[in-house]
Amino acid sequence: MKKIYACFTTDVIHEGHMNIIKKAKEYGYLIAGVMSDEAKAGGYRFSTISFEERLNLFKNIPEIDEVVVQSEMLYENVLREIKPDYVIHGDDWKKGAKSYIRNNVIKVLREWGGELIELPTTRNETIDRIDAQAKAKIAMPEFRRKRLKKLIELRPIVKALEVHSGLTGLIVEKTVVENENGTDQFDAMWISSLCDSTVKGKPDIELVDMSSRIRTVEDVLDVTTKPIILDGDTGGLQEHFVYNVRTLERIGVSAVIIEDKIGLKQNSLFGNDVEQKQDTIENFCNKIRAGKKALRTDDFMIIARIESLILDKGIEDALERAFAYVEAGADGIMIHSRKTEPDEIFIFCDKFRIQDKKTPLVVVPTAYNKVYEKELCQHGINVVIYANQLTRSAFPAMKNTAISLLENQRAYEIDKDLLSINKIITLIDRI
Ligand code: SPV
Ligand code: MG
Repeated sequence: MKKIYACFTTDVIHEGHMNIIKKAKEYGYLIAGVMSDEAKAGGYRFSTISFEERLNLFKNIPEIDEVVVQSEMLYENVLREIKPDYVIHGDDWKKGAKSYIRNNVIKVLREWGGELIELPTTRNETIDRIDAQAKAKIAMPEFRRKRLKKLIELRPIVKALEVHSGLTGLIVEKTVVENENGTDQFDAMWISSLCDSTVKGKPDIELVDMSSRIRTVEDVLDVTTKPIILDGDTGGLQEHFVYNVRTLERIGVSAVIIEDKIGLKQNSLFGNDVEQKQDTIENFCNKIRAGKKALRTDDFMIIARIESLILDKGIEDALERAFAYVEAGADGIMIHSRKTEPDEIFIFCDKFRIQDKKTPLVVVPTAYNKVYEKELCQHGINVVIYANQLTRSAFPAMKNTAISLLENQRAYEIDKDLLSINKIITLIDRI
């Protein structure tokens, strides 16, 4: 009897999946793999049901003889164990980042003469509707909000990139690359105070108020599904902070990060070149406590950002604050540094982890940008935020275009560097 393997990542079984299952069964003994949440997180749609529920979907289908867990995005380990005669898959993975996974399947099957069979993907109105509903569901506040906490459990490191508009949100939403594990993508979006201010031509001094910041959040929420981490500056007055966290929680933001500074806030990367004052531990703990008390779910995270290294107060001061903030209820600690090497960040994290194995640690490697994500993982860091790179890449490109138009007195010369008219008018998906 021939052995057939097919792997599934879906939350809902529709006619298209059933067509594949029925066809696969015709070849012999059918083994269905269900991809684990950890493996899926690097490139597939986020699940809104538990892994056990997904397993059960397949256990109840009579055509399926056996259900196994596929715990990696690449099929190679599970295939070498099962050694199927055929792998069955829809033909929709020939193009795009998933083609890497497909090529890997073909290569591994060759080891024992196995074969990949690709079936035409079924598309009809019902399937399109089911698909659209699944996509809409993960954008809803109740699903989106808790996704960050879940990703911190699932991912070796959660990668967030700065966004400041619907368009930059779409870049984070849709960019996928191939790598040695299959594919990779960003997990979350960071709405930076620096960039949200800069695109408005304003300084990063809490001048752009929370109503305006929330307008940016809404623009991003409107067109994306991934979780949002909002840069909440100092959190403002405690009396205002409690209202703001409720609003953010309600609209589906996953986390706010507030920094332990008071008075006129300046951007941290200025360091001591400008006057910046750190809050007392007691005051800042009160703000965290008040914020936590105002929340209505367990999903939303208030992350405390420590500015001791920015202000040259030393690692011991940073650690004392970190433990106090966690004690006050902080759901995570962001430790910031403006050094060009990550040494002080690593010392802080190693010392923090001796006493606290669980509380998520967040870093922003803008100044120490040579560090690899793998090294951050080795020091117990859970979230990396690339805090300003999209804004910084857009500015030189736009300036260059303005100069070219002036110098050449026409638009021809710069056109080769620009998104084509055809692409810009079709860039945005229509409902
Ligand atoms: C931001 O992106 O606004 C931040 C990070 O707060 S930093 O600019 O490094 O202070
Ligand atoms: Mg900021």
